[in-house]
Amino acid sequence: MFEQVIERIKANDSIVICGHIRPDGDCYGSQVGLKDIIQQNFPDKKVYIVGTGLPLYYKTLGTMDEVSDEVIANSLCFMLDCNDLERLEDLRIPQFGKEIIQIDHHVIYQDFNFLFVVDEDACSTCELLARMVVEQNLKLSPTGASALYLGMLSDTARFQFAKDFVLVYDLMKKLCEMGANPNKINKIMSMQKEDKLRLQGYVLSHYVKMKPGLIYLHLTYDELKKIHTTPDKGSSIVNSIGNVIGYPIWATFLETSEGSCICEFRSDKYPVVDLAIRHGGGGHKFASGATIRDFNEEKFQGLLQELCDLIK
Ligand SMILES: [Mn+2]
Repeated sequence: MFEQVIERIKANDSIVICGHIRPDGDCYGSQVGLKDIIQQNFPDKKVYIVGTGLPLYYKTLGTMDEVSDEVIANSLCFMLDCNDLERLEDLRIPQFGKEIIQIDHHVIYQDFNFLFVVDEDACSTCELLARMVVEQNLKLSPTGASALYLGMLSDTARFQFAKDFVLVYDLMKKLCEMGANPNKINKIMSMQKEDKLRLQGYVLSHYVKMKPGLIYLHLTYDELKKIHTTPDKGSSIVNSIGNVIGYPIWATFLETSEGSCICEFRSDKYPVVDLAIRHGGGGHKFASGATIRDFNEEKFQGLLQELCDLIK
């Protein structure tokens, strides 16, 4: 599965690694991890990670790179943790990247005409990269090991969800043996700004319940501004209204200044990904999202109804 990826790395002198918009721990961790894999095993290659990254981890795992259009045009480009060219953080890659390879664990819903390694059963993109390191006998520095650890930790929501725990824990053990620092990564992941507490207080006192078992939070752009938050915070907010007994689906609807609405759908029982794909989004079986353009009351009520209809 990974041989071809290694072959393509060997065949290119310059490599650019990109992930999805609004990067999370798996996105940033897989970028840092793959960069490290290439640097440790192919030291002659130039390798860059592009996008916003996760600044909280920069001191420990490293910062992002800036690259010119020319570099993109002359590089093998990796699309990590992303199944949609339009959701790539750096849109120059689909426009004029020399060559693209996708490594991902999201649901496949479109075919690309380039090399891809996708395993929907993998807990994270970082798991796939850890498997590549082990299966291909590659070197990994302690920083790279910590980065892959971060992605596996965050996409399993700290080991709550995985299809194959034996595999996940086995890879975690190997990452620790290679020098990953779980104490440090855990500590950074637990840190939060005080405004997050206030936001949580607001969320917990403004959610809405709907029969037969939906909990949601809908905030207009003005309301978001009042509580000093932004529409892209849905994926972190949605968890605080989840797993409530009797409410198998939970969702957030956060409106943007341009009239769109960023929606996050979660469930502990009913797959929500098809609904997200129908609305131009995507994600995982039980955790997905979509951005709805020209959002209005009618579209909102329609979405609520579709979510309720999933509950049997
Ligand atoms: Mn992921």
